[in-house]
Amino acid sequence: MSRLVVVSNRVPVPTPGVPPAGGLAVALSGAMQARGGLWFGWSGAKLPPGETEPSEPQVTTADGVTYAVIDLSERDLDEYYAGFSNRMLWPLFHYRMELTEFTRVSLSGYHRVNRLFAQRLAPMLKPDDVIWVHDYHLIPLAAELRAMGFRNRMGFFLHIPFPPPDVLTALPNHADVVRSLAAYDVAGFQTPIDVENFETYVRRERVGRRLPDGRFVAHGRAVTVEAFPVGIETDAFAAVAAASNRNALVRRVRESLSDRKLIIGVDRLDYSKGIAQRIQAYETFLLLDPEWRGRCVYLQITPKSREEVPEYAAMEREVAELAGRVNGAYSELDWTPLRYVNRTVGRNALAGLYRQAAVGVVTPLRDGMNLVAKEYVAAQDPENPGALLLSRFAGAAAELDGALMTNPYDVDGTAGALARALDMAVEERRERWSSMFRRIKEYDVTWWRESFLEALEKDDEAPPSTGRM
Ligand code: ADQ
Repeated sequence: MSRLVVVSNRVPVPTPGVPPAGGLAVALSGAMQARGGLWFGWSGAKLPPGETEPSEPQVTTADGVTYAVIDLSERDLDEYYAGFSNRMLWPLFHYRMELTEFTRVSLSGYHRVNRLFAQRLAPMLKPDDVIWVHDYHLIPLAAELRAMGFRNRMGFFLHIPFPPPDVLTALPNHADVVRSLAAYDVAGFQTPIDVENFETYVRRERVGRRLPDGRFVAHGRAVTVEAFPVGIETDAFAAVAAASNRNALVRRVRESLSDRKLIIGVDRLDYSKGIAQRIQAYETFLLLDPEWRGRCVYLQITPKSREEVPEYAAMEREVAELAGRVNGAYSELDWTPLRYVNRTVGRNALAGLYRQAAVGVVTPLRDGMNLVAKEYVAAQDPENPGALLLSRFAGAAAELDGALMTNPYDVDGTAGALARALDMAVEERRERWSSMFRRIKEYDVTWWRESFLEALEKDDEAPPSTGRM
C-alpha cells in the first residue's frame, strides 16, 4: 500500500488531555491513526516578529503517524488564513456574499502560502505517495505541486459547501479556483448538492463537461468529482456515551438539572451555525409555550473561534447579548433557562451530555456536513433516545431523515419544532432514531476514508484529449 500523505491547514498534533475541536480535526485524527502516514501543515504557532521564512518542518511521531508542521509569519496568517481563507472563501462558500471581503493582497498571500506549503512538503514526498489535501485553505496546492513536476495521485476534500454558480462567480478568481480543483485526480464534496453545483458551474461557465464514465473534464483535465459524506466513529462514540454515567462532569450536570429536560447545542462560535437565530427561536418558544418554563434547560456549548476575524468578534457580542436578554427576561430565582458556555468539553463528557439531552438542536444556516448532528444520534440510549432538530441546510440533512427538519431562518417555525421535539412520544423517537443510527453506523468515518481513498487510488487511464469546450 502506498504511503498516505495528508495535508491540512492546521495539524492537530496530539496533546494529552486536550480534545480536538473542529470537524476536520475530529474526522481526520481517527482516520490517520487507523492507517498511518504523514500529516503536514501549519503548527498553529506564529514565527517570531520580523521572521518571514519558516525553518524546516518540525517532525514528531505519535501512534504511527508522522506529523510535520511549520510555523507561519504574522503577515502570511493575516493574508492567507484570516484574510482570503476566512474572510472570502469561508463566507462565500457558506452563501454569505455580504460578509465577504476580497483584496488582491490577501489573494496573493493565499497563493504565496500554498506555494510555501508545496516547497516545504516537496522534499518529504516519495514518488508513490498518495496525497490527500483538505479544505478551502489549500485548493491550489495540487497545482503548485504539479508545476514542480509531481505526478502522484492527489485528492482534495472540501469540508464546507460548494456554492451554486451565482454565488461562486462573485469570487473574482472563480475560474482559477475551479482550474485548481481540476489539478487533482479526485475532488470530494460532502453532498450530491455540492456536486450538482459544481456541474452547473462547469456547464454554465463553459469550462468543461461530464464524461460518460462519470468524471468531469474541467479546464482540459479529467477529475473525479463525487460526494463522500463525512462520518464519525459511530460505534466508538456510542460506546463512550453508554459508559458516560461514570463521568463526573456528566453526573454533575445531571444533578444540576433536577429532572428538567435538557436541550443541547454544540457549535464553534461561527455565524454559519445559526446560533443567534437558535437562541431567538428558544426565546420565542419560551414566550409561546409557557408550560415549559422552569421545566427545561437549554445548554449551548460554544468555544470561541477565529477571534482574529472581525465578523467573529461582532457575532460573539451579538450572541452573548441575546443569551443575556433571554436569561434576563425568563430566569427565576431558582431556574436559568439558557446556559451559554464558551469552552471546549472532552469527548467523553460531550458524549454523555448528548445522551442526557432530550433534544439536540443543530440549526446551521449552512453547513458542509455537521458532525454534531451525527454525534448526537450516536450517543443516544436506544431504549429512550432523544429527538434531533436539524436544519435543512446542514449537509447531514441529506442523510438523517429521522430528524425533525427545520428552516433556521424561520424562527417561529423552529420554536414550534422545538416544542414538538420535547413532546415527542418515545415510540416515534425510537423509530426516527433507529433509521438515523443505521445510516451513520454504515456510513461512518472509516467508510468515508476508505471510499475516498479507493477512488483516489484507482488508476484511471490518461485523461482524454479534450480540445476546447
Ligand atoms: P465544523 O464547522 O467545525 O467542521 P462540525 O462538523 O459540527 O463543524 O464539527 C465540529 C466538531 O468539533 C464536532 O466533532 C464537535 O463535537 C467538536 N466540538 C464543537 N464544539 C465543541 C466543544 N465545545 N467541545 C468539544 N468539542 C466540540 C467543518 C465543516 C462541517 C463538517 C466538518 C467535517 O464546517 O460542515 O462536518 O468540517 O467535515
